[in-house]
Amino acid sequence: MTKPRLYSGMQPSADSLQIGNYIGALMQWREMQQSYDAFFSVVDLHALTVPNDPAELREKTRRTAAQYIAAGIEPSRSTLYVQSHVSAHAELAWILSTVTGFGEAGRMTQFKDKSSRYGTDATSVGLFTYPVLMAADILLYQTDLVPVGDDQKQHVELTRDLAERFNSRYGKAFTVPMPVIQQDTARIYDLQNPTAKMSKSAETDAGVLWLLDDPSKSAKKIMRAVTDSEGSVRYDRQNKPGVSNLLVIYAALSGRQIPSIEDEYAGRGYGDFKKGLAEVVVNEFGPVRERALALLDDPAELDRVLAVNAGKAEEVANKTLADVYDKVGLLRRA
Ligand code: ATP
Ligand code: LTN
Repeated sequence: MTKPRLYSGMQPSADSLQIGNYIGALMQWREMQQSYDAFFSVVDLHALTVPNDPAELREKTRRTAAQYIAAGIEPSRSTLYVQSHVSAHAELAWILSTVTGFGEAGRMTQFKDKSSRYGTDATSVGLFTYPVLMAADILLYQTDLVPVGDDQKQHVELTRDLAERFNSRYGKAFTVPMPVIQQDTARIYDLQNPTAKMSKSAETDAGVLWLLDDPSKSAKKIMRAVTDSEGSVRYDRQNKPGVSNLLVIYAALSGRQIPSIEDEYAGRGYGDFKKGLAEVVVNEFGPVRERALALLDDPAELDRVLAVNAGKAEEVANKTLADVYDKVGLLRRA
């Protein structure tokens, strides 16, 4: 029996991933690659929708791929590749843009947020069509499931609408994918501002735990994390966002339940709790960091692995693209 297909990706928007990417995405991907035919991409074309230094973008792309592998995505099991290595992504995005309504694209909340932040002049058309490229990523592979954070749910809904519209207008070319929305409990917040999502492009560094940071630096950040004046280690998202966030990180990385951690630290101060958490974080990230740095030490080998996987991705993608070209009536090259 063939396994259902899974597709997800992340932008190479920083040198290092943060702990939210690890807990909210990579840990799930690692688990799901066992039972699904998984495709994971580093979406470098998407990263071009905001200003980038070319040399830095190249480096971030490699680093992101290395961190996928270091976190346990197996490039021999899952098709882990760089989006721009498979030209069908850009090509299908063009075709899909012709079946996307202008108003429909304009309703995407991520576009509205980003464009109002940057202003009209700094907002590119690429930022506007970002979700159409994402739809192309997903639809090229006849994807069944798309694990994403809830901020991407609207984009997957658009993808479904485009797939259904195309299929009914031109004949069935695409599987209509289902989103798998990461659980709320897997959401990690900024250590200094525990009501804001931890993010790669956060403005300040103190609240972000980077996968590739020196372990002693991560431990320091944890010791300085914002808590409250109550002094008891107790999960209460509403009134104790800082401590609750630390508990979620602790539970996710140790595989323990929150009540058991609360019990362990009952009657002890935040200092002890933070020390315990720092140990958990360092134990988990230390080896991941080592593996990532070792992979980055041999970029030629990493590039070779990515090229092999791009070849595998291309086989699937080109088949879908050829079918789509036929269906819309493009003349075949003799
Ligand atoms: P950027 O700041 O560039 O938008 P980001 O760190 O917010 O980056 P994305 O690249 O948007 O992350 O997301 C990659 C994956 O990581 C997504 O699946 C997303 O849901 C997950 N993710 C990102 N941040 C968190 C977080 N704080 N908690 C849980 N999951 C997260
Ligand atoms: N937009 C997503 C990244 C992304 C993606 C995809 C996720 C691009 N293409 C296809 C799932 C499937 C983000 O910002 N997290």
